[in-house]
Amino acid sequence: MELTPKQQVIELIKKSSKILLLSHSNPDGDAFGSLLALYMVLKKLEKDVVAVIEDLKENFSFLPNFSELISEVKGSRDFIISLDIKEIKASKLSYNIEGDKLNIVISPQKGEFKPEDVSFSYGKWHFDLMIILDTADPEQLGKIYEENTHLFYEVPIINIDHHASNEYFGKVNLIDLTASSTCEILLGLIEALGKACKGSESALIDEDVATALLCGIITDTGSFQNLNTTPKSFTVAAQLIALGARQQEIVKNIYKKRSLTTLKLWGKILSKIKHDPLYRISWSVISKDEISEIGAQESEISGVIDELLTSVANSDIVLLLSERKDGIYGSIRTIKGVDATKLASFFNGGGHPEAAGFKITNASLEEALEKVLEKFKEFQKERLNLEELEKKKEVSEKLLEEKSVPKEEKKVEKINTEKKYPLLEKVLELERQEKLQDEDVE
Ligand SMILES: [Mn+2]
Repeated sequence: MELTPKQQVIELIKKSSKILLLSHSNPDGDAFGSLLALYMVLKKLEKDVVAVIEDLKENFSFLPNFSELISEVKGSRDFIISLDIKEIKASKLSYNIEGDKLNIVISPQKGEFKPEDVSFSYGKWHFDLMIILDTADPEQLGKIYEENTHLFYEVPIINIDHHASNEYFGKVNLIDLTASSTCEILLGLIEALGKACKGSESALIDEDVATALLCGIITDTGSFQNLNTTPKSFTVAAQLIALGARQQEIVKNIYKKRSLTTLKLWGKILSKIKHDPLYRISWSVISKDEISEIGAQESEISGVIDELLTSVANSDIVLLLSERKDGIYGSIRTIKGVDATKLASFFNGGGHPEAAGFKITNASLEEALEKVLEKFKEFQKERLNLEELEKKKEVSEKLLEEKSVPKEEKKVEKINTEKKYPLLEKVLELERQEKLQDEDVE
């Protein structure tokens, strides 16, 4: 009988001893929560486990075992220096350290070794399993992937995620698109692992593991406010609280503790909100200079979109563009029925139906904003059938012209059509301005 992905994950974990856990760069509560929960569980199973994440964000440092996370895959492979001894045999091997240099000293039996007798290579990775959490595609691991690409070909990968854009890059893929978070998927897995290895579902879950898992669920559902919240999210959360998850500690650290720089940064972003009522899009931008002027970290940007920007009324799409070291980051939030992943895909991004993101490189903030708004407006034009509206506008325009209505009456017309034809209103406004200018010239 074929094993389910969950059973395959359990089998792979059982037979592995040195395990590397990874999650995406620019990590959120689900990344930290899933990483730490699984880290603690694997430790309980006496595995040699290393958990690596690129950005060790301070605001998650309240999570248990946070101090054991590292930000680089280090010392995971041997560097081998080989000497060809076919012709000349070595008689003695020693080493000494001279300042910053390690000298390996090889004495020949007779004759002389030449530089071309030496070659270099890498040993096998020390890991026998990698588990990648909450990550749709390995490139989202940032530097960890860029600097250790070989690792991803040589070591078997378990891919556990809930993003619709997941690329199924693992040897085993435990993907549940209906789950609110990776932490929600992990609870079932950890229970099964407990049953398989310790004979009881709750054997591996203590208050710390439950707290880490609940952190992922609370943050990914926006405290159970986002559309990805399902009855199962509540059931799992209730179960975790019953198991001792410290919900108040999570809420206090994540939602009730904001540094001054974060508040200033959010204030800046809020002060720059723009809204297009016709296309039903709201957006804001923040530049690299503005972030550094405030003295804030790039990571402090996350949160503002879910907590504040999405409250702008009459918006189907909310967009935040932030200029960072390695490009312009776009965050998208949408109302139900507007696919955020589709919008993100215009710029090779991805995510969830109502929360997605993308990155643009080689463009200024202004250029990026122009490009993105143009694409999003095009999308909304079709979706909201604005074409139709424009036709109506043309017809009304013609009628107005034919009637050659005096200025005063045009104003009345404007008021009457305001609600129905915002485009018409705009056109009339432009016309009026042009007229005024013409009059000035005359
Ligand atoms: Mn997640």
